[in-house]
Amino acid sequence: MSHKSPLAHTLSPFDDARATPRGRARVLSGIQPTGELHIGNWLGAVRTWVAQIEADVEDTLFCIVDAHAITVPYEPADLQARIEGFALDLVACGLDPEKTTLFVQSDVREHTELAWYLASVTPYGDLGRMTQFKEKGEGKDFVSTALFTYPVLMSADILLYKATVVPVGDDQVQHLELARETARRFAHRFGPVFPEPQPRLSSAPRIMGIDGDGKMSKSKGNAISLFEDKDAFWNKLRGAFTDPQRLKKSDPGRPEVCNIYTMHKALTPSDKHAEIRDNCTGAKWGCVDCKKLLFESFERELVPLRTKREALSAGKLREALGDGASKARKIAAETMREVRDVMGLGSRAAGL
Ligand code: AQP
Repeated sequence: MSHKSPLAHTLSPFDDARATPRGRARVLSGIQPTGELHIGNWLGAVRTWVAQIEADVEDTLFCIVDAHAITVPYEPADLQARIEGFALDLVACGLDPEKTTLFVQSDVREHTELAWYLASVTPYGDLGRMTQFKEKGEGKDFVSTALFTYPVLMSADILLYKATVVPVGDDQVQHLELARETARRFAHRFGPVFPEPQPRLSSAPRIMGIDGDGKMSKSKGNAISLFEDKDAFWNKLRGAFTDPQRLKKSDPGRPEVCNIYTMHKALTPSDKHAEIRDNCTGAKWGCVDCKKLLFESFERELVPLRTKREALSAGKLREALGDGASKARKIAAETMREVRDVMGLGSRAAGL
């Protein structure tokens, strides 16, 4: 039995291994503490992060991007609870703070400082074209300026650490392309400070929502939470959208358009894939049979994560986040000295 690696590919090869003192490429990614961590986040991004940490050939930094979460309406007390909940989730998934730098974005103030400076080289028109801005802003009474400038902050998150690799789901590839252009524009105007970051996609870069209407999203109510209890998880999976043309069990299914098969490919041992396809296209299994097998695959992976999450101590985790932030701050402070210098900012006398 062979399990497929959660890593699929880096969209284009990166050759900038100069970014870290030890000559290792630097990997950075983040997650918004909005809603609850779902199986799309996990299959599309978090499992890839864990594989990278375990491979230990690159320097890795992962952050809970709370400043991104305030781009849509929110409650401060909820946000605090979610930051802690996400930190527990991520550590339970395998982001071991002993092996990686795990921190909360707003604990490193340089993210928002750099975002303002990068805004000066980011064309207004590019931001208006961002799909996420259009989707999240559409039909809303209040659309914040922060939602519009969200991709500039994301560029700052990445460039601040001179990251060369950014593992993301495919919904974030457009933002990453903007970060690459921002690095180029900045270089053109002020000199080559930032390497161009490359996206790294997982083997499941787009998991669809259980309603079949677009990608699974924390904010759309179409997700299955990773740490949902077993019965609730199964009930949601059982009702999940499959091939729209398969109305009865006797209709042959099309695995290539089915979200359940996409998840099987990412999670179920590869020696079962041919059998799943055969039973689906030959109408031998109903969708519920196929979902039962997928549920077993999820349970195999998630039971140990649930157990680990219950055993984690919130106090220790807060300490680890503090350590992570101070490691991140050191890198950030160095980059900002360089940035202020080439941009002609600051009084020098302040010694920052
Ligand atoms: N459906 C998905 N399939 C695969 N990957 C996904 N990701 C998100 N949804 C899917 C990837 O998960 C990482 C963290 O995402 P995020 O929290 O930073 O923001 P997001 O992409 O906006 O995620 P959501 O769930 O849709 O959150 P809301 O609803 O709050 O906006 C990213 O690498 C993302 O690509």
